[in-house]
Amino acid sequence: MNKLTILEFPDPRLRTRATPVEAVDDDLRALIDAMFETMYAAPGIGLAATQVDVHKRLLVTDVSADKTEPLCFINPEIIDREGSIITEEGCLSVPEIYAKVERAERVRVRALNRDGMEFEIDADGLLAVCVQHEMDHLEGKLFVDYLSELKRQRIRKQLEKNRKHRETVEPSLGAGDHAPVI
Ligand code: GNR
Ligand code: NI
Repeated sequence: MNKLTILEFPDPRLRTRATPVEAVDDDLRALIDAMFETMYAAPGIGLAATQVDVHKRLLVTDVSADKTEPLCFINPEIIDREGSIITEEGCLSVPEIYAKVERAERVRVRALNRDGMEFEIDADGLLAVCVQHEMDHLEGKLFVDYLSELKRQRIRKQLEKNRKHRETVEPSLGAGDHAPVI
């Protein structure tokens, strides 16, 4: 198992701006594989490198119901956007908190794939939302930044409480870990 630790709000490392990937090589592919493992195990529909404390412009997604559509975006750029949509978002770095966020409804994204080949994809629905959410992470931005300072303050307190509770129930678990399901 190659599961990576996911940073949690308000960890200041989540505020780091990622820099472009310079080489799509075997080291990067090993990181991509570990990010997919981490995302599927969480479980989540997307993961940005920032969340695992790697400050490179890289994200993975799989918004399919049966988890059979892994997508990897290296140095992603949104080259077109249209419409607007409000979705209830969650984030693995802000566990158990959900809030409505407005995003573009459709985006055209240009990126490199895991072989270093450029591709473009027209995303809509959950994929469009997810890619925008992940690209925010690469800029050091979180979905809670779209909320009021008051709401953000409440979320900070709630997360602190949840973490303390987690420690009393299962002291061996650190941040980002979960209690066994069985
Ligand atoms: O798993 C996730 N679900 C989700 C739901 C609605 C909008 C965005 C997301 S992304 C999130 C995983 C995550 O935190 N990626 O950064
Ligand atoms: Ni997130």
